[in-house]
Amino acid sequence: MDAHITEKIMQEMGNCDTTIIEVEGVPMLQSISDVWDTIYNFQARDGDIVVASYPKSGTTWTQEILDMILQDGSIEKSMRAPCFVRVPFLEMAYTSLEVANSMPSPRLLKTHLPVHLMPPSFWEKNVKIVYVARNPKDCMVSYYYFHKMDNTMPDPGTWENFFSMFLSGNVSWGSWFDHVIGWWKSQDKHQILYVFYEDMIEDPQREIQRVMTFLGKDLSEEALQKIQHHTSFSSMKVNPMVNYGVLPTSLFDTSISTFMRKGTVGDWKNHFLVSQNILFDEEYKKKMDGSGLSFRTEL
Ligand code: PPS
Repeated sequence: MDAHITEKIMQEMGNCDTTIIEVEGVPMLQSISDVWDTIYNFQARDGDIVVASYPKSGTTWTQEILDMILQDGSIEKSMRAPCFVRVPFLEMAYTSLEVANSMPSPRLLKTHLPVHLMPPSFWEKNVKIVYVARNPKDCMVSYYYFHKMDNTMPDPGTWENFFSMFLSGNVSWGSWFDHVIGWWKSQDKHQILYVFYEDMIEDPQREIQRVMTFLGKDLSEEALQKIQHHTSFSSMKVNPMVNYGVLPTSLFDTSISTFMRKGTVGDWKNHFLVSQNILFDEEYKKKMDGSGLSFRTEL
């Protein structure tokens, strides 16, 4: 069954139209725009749990932590299927929606949608959402490599070109600034746990505990240790159930970059020119001032 679903999702990804088109003013892949009504009318259920993020912010890592917590720390259960089958991606393949609809509760779901485009049923059901955010400089670098290796994304052009596109918000799922601020401001209205990638790198045990408490679970010290080990970068890099190694190179070209690429804070320093860094910092200040949100670009 899972093999069949994996196959179907891969086929759909293979047919993905990489044109960027606006959905409610936010740039999205044409393939998402094509099924937008179905996505927006998705019916959440009581007990659903969502991992939300801007792309390349540590979504897969957070998903794996949540899935393991919900499976009481069982490594065996966390290996039951590839992450994109266990945790349907709301707005990616149409098959993911079918999988989500036929899944027993409690369901774990993934989305990159900005908060204002979330299907309203999630608010009606008051679902718990873990939002993971990552500093924009590392996010941008990771997104650039992802565009290069993922054939369902448009060609990013040169680094210089992608830098401008990211800064102006002209990339799939739109502006990083709008995304992180929108979700940040929604915390007082909904059940949202805001998690930072840099905090997870700094102290994974502490952050796993925070997530566990938010989910209302109380696992043993031994189970928490297992989760921490199994979701470390070195473990996830070699785990085919999370490293997207099950996808053919025609979809994810791992000769260009692997999905689990570096997993660090500060790789942006190897890519940003001094002039780009100045420009970025100016824009960051303009957009983030007064938001109450701040990011660490090094530890
Ligand atoms: S996606 O495609 O948007 O769902 O990608 P996402 O999972 O959000 O982000 C991928 C980046 O997260 C890094 N990653 C990790 N870092 C540290 N520890 C763990 N366990 C981990 N798992 C994934 C992954 O390497 C990507 O970042 P970069 O900087 O490209 O390495």
